[in-house]
Amino acid sequence: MNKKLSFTTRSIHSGYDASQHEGSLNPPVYMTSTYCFDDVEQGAARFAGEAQGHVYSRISNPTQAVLETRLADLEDAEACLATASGMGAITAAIWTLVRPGDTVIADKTLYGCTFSFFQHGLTRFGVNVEFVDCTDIEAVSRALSAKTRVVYFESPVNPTMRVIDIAAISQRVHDYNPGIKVMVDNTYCTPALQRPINLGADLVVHSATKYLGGHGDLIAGAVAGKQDLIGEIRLFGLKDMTGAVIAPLTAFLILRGLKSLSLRMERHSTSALALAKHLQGHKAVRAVYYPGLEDSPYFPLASRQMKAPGGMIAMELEGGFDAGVAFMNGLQLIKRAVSLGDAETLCQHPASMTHSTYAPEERAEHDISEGLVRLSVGLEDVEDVLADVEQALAGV
Ligand code: 7XF
Repeated sequence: MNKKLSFTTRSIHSGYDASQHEGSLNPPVYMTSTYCFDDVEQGAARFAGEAQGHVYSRISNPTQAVLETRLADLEDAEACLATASGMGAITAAIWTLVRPGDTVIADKTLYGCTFSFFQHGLTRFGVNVEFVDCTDIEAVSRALSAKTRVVYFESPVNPTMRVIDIAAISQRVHDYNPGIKVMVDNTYCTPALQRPINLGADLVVHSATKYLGGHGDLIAGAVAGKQDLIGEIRLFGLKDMTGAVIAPLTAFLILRGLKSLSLRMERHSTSALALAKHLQGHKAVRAVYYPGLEDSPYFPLASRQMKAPGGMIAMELEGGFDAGVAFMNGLQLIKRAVSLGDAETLCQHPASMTHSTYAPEERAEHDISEGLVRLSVGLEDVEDVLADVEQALAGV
């Protein structure tokens, strides 16, 4: 077939040829740590990078390779590296890119452990990190300097749901210096809803723990981009700096999850939109942050940049922190749990959970309010989710 297959079809088929694997419909799980060389010369050539082939599973594994080919294809990237966690992907990539004296410009709000890695990890090793409001292109421009090596952000942002203009930032940064790497955390959207490489970004990172896996049963990550850079991240950031290698069974489970990615993201999005609209009209709710709401300041950008608004909602209740706690404790069907992107609707409190790596004054500075409640809308019938939210709000 010459025609390029659709995204959904590729999420099921890409990167795997059953005829190479005894006709097995699904990729085999290669449970091996090492690979046998025909002779010393072959082993030496593989180590020297002069011959193709696996060497050791801290570097690559055939099941992982299927996943990497598929994810690269879905992100419209040349190559991909799958890792043991989202943090494994982020750290492997950043350690490969930065040197002492370099500056990383990051959005002012990030997932808590990414913030901690930047604020408390990189800075220990002489890398400067500047937190900037990346919804303000001029502010990003002002922060750029000869020392800037990476510009890093999430969109939508965890947990506040700000939406950042990937194309505009990529253009501005690359006009200034094409060598600066624009790195986008695409965890909230997945390539089913947003493809940052097509918008000009250099690297896409994921917590595959979330929607890519989709079933709350694994921890994994991925980074995608140009072949040469992904090769460097594999052979330095992964092999020597972090060792955050994905397990073959985990790679298999993500491949299984990807088969339903499009369907799941559509359903997460339609259910989240229905819930966001419902919450917006509720007297106990002070604010709803969801880019699919027409009066969201991010609605126009989100409509251009994202295929659908996704499954994540943040909200503030009338009565702030205490009301949020009462709401969460009143939930019966919805699970009180961190993480996101699962079949189950999950609810968590960023200030005390995912973003507790920020000091209270840092949370204030970075716009994470103490009363914010985050919902990851699952795949249940939305009427059941709405009913649980309704009864929990009634009890506040
Ligand atoms: O290392 P992980 O697979 O947990 O991924 C880290 C990560 C990276 N980027 C984003 C946007 C994330 O949300 C995450 C993990 N976040 C979870 C959450 O927000 O619930 C972690 C639970 S503490």
